[in-house]
Amino acid sequence: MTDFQAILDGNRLALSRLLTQVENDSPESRAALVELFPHTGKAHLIGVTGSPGTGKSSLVNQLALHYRKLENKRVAVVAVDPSSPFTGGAVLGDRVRMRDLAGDPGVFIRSMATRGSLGGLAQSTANVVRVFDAAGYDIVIIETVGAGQSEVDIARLAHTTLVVEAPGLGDDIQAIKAGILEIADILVVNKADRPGVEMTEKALKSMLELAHPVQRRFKHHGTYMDVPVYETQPQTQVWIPLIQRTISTDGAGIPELVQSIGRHVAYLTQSGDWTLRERTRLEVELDGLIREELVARFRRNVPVEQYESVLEKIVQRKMSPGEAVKLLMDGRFK
Ligand SMILES: Nc1nc2c(ncn2[C@@H]2O[C@H](COP(=O)(O)OP(=O)(O)O)[C@@H](O)[C@H]2O)c(=O)[nH]1
Ligand SMILES: [Mg+2]
Repeated sequence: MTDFQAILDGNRLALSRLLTQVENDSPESRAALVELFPHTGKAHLIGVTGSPGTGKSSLVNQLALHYRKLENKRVAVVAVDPSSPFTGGAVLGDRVRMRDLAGDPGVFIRSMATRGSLGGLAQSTANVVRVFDAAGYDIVIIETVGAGQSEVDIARLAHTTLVVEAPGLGDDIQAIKAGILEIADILVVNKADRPGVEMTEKALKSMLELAHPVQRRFKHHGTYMDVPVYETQPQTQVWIPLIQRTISTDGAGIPELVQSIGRHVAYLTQSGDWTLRERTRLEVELDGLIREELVARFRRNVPVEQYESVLEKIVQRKMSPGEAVKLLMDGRFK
């Protein structure tokens, strides 16, 4: 039995133990999450995503430092990046900066084990974030590598998403095309000390002008879709993604970035988007869990041999998957 009261009281050892259980999806962690849930929904979740090497982990370090030292906020970091310095592969510079945070009780850094399916990873990341939220962390920063749909799903957890770019990474514009631009609330051009920063910024600006501003997922007649902002908010203000330069190795641009993040929070609150995102996120999670549970229940009630023989018929093209589902659901298959 997990002592969830210890979590609420800020006991780090209890927190650390629970995070491991949550990652393993243990029965104890499920019980603890039930108890902790009413205490969640307070933290500001900031997603940081982008290609490997753009400086996400360095940026996260700087943000954590800033929030700690200048705003006295409690900060948790969840790194979902196999190559993250947080997992130990740090270059010296990163380690030095990490030392500023080490031993500070107001900071907790957790690297997600990336074993298992990515769908499972999204769910366990959501649960880890929830534990930090319940434990009273004001800000939870989630670092992901902006590569595939699953990373985008993880990024969607956040209230504010930073997409990090850096000059001279050849295929970074490709990464933007792959759909990452539409989840960006703030575009960070990191490594602003490097040549080519103007070009990267210019490319981002023209892409922003081309792109229709897109609202997060909406439910429409039972299916999820992205709805352009102008269709849903005819008269209210629209958030145009900001572009912000940073140098994460020395902290330049971090105060300005923090200010922009603050502006985004103000926008979310005033527009009602904060509540809407929260609701949509929970609905997506609920639907996913229902789907999982229904499939599991169904499989328990269908004898393995019957399921296998249906599958075999489909493989042999004697029956379509759609037809098979109808027969199986009606219990008409013999
Ligand atoms: N020149 C320069 N190097 C940076 C900057 N930010 C990060 N780096 C370096 O870029 C490398 C990758 O950084 P890291 O934070 O691990 O990137 P990640 O893979 O996106 O998490 C490290 O060697 C950092 O020290 C920056 O603003 N300027
Ligand atoms: Mg990293």
